[in-house]
Amino acid sequence: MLDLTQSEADPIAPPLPDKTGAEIVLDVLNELGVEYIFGHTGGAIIPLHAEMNLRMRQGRKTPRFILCRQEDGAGHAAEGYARASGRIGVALVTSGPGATNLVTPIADAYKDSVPCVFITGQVPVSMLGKDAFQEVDMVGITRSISKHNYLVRDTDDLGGVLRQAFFIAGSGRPGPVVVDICKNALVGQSAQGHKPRRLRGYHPQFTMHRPTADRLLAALAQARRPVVMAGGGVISSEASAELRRFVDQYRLPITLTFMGLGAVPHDHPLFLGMPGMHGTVAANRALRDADFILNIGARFDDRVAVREFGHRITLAHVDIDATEINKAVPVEYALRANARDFLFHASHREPAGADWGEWLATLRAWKEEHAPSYRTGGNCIKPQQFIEELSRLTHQTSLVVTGVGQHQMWAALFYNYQEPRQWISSGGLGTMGFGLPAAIGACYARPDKTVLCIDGDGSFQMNLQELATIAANRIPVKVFILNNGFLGMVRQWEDMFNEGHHYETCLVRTAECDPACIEGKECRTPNPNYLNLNRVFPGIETVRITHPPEIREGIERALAYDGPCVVDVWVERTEDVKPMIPPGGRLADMIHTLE
Ligand SMILES: Cc1ncc(C[n+]2csc(CCOP(=O)(O)OP(=O)(O)O)c2C)c(N)n1
Ligand SMILES: [Mg+2]
Repeated sequence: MLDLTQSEADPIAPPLPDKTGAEIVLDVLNELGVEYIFGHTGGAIIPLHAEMNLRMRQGRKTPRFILCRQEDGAGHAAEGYARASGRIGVALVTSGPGATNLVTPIADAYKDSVPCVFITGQVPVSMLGKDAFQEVDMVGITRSISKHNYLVRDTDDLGGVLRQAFFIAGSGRPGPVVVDICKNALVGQSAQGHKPRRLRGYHPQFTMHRPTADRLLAALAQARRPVVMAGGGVISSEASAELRRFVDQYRLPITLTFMGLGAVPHDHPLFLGMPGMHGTVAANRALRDADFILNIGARFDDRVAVREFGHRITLAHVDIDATEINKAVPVEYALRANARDFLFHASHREPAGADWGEWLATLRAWKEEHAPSYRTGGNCIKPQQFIEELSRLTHQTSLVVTGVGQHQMWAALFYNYQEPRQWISSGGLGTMGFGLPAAIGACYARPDKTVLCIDGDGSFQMNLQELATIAANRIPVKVFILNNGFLGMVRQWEDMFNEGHHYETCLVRTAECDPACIEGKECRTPNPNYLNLNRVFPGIETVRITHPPEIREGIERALAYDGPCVVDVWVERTEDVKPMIPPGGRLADMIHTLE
C-alpha cells in the first residue's frame, strides 16, 4: 500500500522540472498501474486527451482509453472492471452533462462499496460559481454518494490529490472517490507533481481487538442454532478461502448475501443459498429460527433484515466500517475488523462448539425439500431453466454480469457460482442499465474468462448504445437478453399486490393497444428487433431462441462465436420470481409455493 500520509516534502530533494497538469495526471496514473480508463470526452478535459494521445503516438506508456458511448456506460464499465478484478476502476468524463451522467455509477459504486476513481472535468477556476457553460457543482452533487471528493483548482495539487484519491478508494471499506479538475489545473504548469498531502482523520489500517473477537467466538460456541451470514466485505477483503476454512472447521451453516455470492461455492454442503426478499427457503428459515447470527462483512440491508428480523436472536456483526455497526439493526456482539483478519484469527483457533448436528439436519432437509425450483413443461422457455443450462454449459466458470429485475434474481439463484468476483450485479442501488457496460469492464479485467451478460429487455435498452463500444473494440461479451416483453419485476409486484395492470410495464405495448389490456401473454412484437442488431453494430452476432429445444444450441452458438454475441431469449412472459417475502413482510411471510 502506498504511504500517502507523510506530511512533509523531503527538504533536500532537487526541484522537479515543470510539467503540465495533464502530464502530471498521466504520470501518476502510470505510476499507480492504471491499465484502462473508461470515459467520454468534452471541452474541459481535452488537455488530458491531447496528452494521452501524444504519448500513444510516441509509443510511450499511457493507460488505454476506452471510449464509451455515454458517461453512464463509462462509469458502470469502470465499476465492472473493479468488481471483476478487485483493482481500482477509473472513469474520465467532461464537466457539466458529462459529469452528471456519471452520477448514477458513482452512487452505484458507493452503495456496493466498489473502489473507483471518477475523474470529471470542471470549468476554469476563474469561471467557478458564475453559472458558466457546462459548470455543475460536482463536489456538492456527489457529497452524499462518494467516499470522498475533491475539487482541484491548482496544478500544484493534482499529483497529491490523485494519489490520495486512489489510496482512499482502495483502502478500508472501498468506495468511489470523485476528482473534479478545473481546466486551468490541467493546462497550467507545476514543479510540484509529487507534493505529498496530509490526510487527516482517515485511519484505514488498524489492529483488530482480539479479546473482543474471542468473546464473540465464545458466544458463538454456546449457540445451539448458529448461522453465518457473510457479505461483500468477504469478497472485498479477498477472504473467501478463510471463510471456507472457518465454516468447514466449525461446521457452520452459511448464507451469503447478494453482495457475497461466490464467496463459497454454491454447491458447498453447508451453503444455504442467498437470504432476503428473493432468498431461498433454507436461508430465510435459518435466519428466522437461528439463536445466533454471525454477520461478517454485510450490512443488514433492509431486503434481508426485514420486519422483526433478529427478534429474540443473538446478533453479532463483524464489519470494517464502524458506522455500519448498530446502524440498521442493534447487535450484542460488535467487532470492527477486516473480514480477513477476523476469519484468519477464528480459523486458527481450536473450534469449540456445541453439537449442532440436529440443527444442521433440519437445515439440510429444508435445503433439499425447497431448493429453488420452477414449474416445468409447456412450450415456453423458463428463465430459470435457461440459466441452469447456461451454468452447466459454461462449466460454472464464467463471470455473470446482470441488469436489474427478475432476470437478476434468477441469475443469482440458478447459476452455480464457484468463486468470488464471478457474480457482478448492482445490489444496493439496483441500477437498470448496469449490465452491458459493466460486462465491458469485466471483459477488460478478466480476459481469461468468458463474460456473460444476463440482461432483462428493459435493462438492456437503458444502455444499449454501448454495443457500439463493444463492436468498436470487439469485446467478446456474450449477452443473453431474457426477453419477457415486460419490465418484469414491476409487473410481478403489480400482479401480486396491485391487481395487475400492465399499461406502463408492457414493453411490447403500442399506442394501438387496448389501454385496459392486462393479459398479452402471447404478444411478441419485437421492439426493438434484437436480431437486427447485427446490421447496426458491425461484427456483433445475433441469435434468437424461442422454444425450449433450442436452448442448448443457442447457448453453444453464442459461446462458440469468436466475438460479441447477443442472444434474444424469448422466455415465458409472466413467470414470477419465487420465493418472495412480500414488501413489508417478515421472514415467516415468505411465499414459496409455485402456484
Ligand atoms: C434505472 C432504474 N429505473 C427503474 C428501476 C425500477 N425497476 C426495477 S426492476 C424494473 C424492471 C426491469 O425490467 P427488465 O430489465 O426487463 O427485467 P425483468 O424484470 O423483466 O427481468 C424496474 C423498472 C430501476 N431499478 N432502475
Ligand atoms: Mg423484462
